[in-house]
Order: sequence, then C-alpha cells, then structure tokens
Amino acid sequence: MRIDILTLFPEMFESILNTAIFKRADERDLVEVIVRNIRDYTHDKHRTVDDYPYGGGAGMVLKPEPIFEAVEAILNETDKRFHNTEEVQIILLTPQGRKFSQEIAAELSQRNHLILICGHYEGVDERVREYLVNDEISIGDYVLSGGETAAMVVADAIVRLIPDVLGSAESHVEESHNSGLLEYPQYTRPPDFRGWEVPEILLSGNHGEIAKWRREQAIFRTASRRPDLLKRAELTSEEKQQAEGLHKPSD
Ligand code: 6GU
Repeated sequence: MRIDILTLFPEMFESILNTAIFKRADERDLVEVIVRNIRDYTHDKHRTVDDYPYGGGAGMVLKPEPIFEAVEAILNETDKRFHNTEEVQIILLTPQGRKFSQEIAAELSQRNHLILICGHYEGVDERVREYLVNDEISIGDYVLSGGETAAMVVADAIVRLIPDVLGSAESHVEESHNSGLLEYPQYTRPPDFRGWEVPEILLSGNHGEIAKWRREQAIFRTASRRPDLLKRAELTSEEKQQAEGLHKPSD
C-alpha cells in the first residue's frame, strides 16, 4: 500500500513514522508513506496556501490550486493503474466526513493507494470536496485545529490491519476472538501490588478456565461501559442472555 499525506505541517508526522509499526511496515515493503507539504505546490513568492472567504466571515480558507496540483503530481508519478479514481482513495480529513470506525479501517486497508488531505484554518475551498476527493472522514464529534492528528489516527488504524505488519506478539488473534467486545482486564507482575492482588484464576495455569473468565469479563465490561456495542458483538444465545442481565434495556 502507498499512503500520501498532504499537509501544511509535515514535521508533525516524523514521530509517528518512527514508531515500530510504521518502521516495520516500511522495512518489509508493505507500506510506503510519503508526507508532502501543500506549500511546495504554490508558485507565488509568498507561497500562499489560503485566502479570505468569498462572502466574508472569520478565518481563512485553503485555496484549491495547491491541493489539486499536489494530488495531480502524485497521480502522475505513480503507476498508471492507480490513475483510475476508483483505485485511489482521495480522502479529505474533515469534521464533516463519515465517522471513522474499525469497519472503515478494514475497508481502507484493502486499498492500493490512499491520499490523505489534512484540512486547516476555517475550511477548504468547496471545489476540493466536489471535484477532487472521493471520500471524507471525521474521527469523531469534536473539533480539532487541523486534520493532521486525524490523519495519524486513520493511518495507524489502517496500517496495523495490513497482513504481516504486526508481529506475532501484537497479533489480532485476541481481537478477533472477542470481536465486537471490549478487552478483558490484563495483569502482569507483581502478583500483589500494594495489597491489590491479581485474580487468582490467572495464576492457576488452567487455560480453559482462564479463557472462560476473560470472555465473561469482556462481556461484562462491554455491557457496563458500552452497551451500544453489544448489538453487533458475536455472542452465543447464552452469552446474550447473560449480557442482557448486566445492563438495563434503556441503556
Ligand atoms: Cl478529520 N478534522 C478536524 N479539523 N476536526 C476533526 C476531525 C477532522 N475529526 C474530528 N474532528
């Protein structure tokens, strides 16, 4: 997979690209991430990327030309088969987009090529939305100063789903076993920390009982904290009854 990130603040991505997951994905040639400065696609002396909104109002709006030129430069330098817009997902990060989720991460992890455009200031010229991008994503119902942190969230969630990116130590086995449920509680040494003890069952060595306890804990945790997730969780009918007893239907 190739991921191009268009931003006015490329240096913000340095730390995340140096984390283990991204470095491993790069070393194994599974993902190539290229961060580009939108300002590099301007032609005037002041390298202008924004301008006043037509019709007045507060704040500045990102101009369309540098963003269009940056995307066109990427499309021109990549393999011809990527030119079909169906094959390149051109995503604008914006609070107005569809709300990001694990399902969308899984969908995007199947693509060959993503272009993530980080919006800034008060907004982006509407023609970028109408004639350039084919997807818009928000990471939640709150306002961020810019799309950069959202792009990092999206890229992280996607890259870790690409086969062979995760080591066996971080594998998805547990995640998929408990699909749709929150994680069970985890403990490490010491067994007694300030008088707070690790549940005895985890020290028992009885793997069957431990698996059963973890499953119950995951269901209990989901029922009490995120009952909305239970509707879509993969539960046996017995587990469903158990979960229903744990939260009020009004939740
Ligand atoms: Cl993608 N951008 C901004 N600026 N704010 C957000 C967001 C994106 N997602 C949630 N809030």
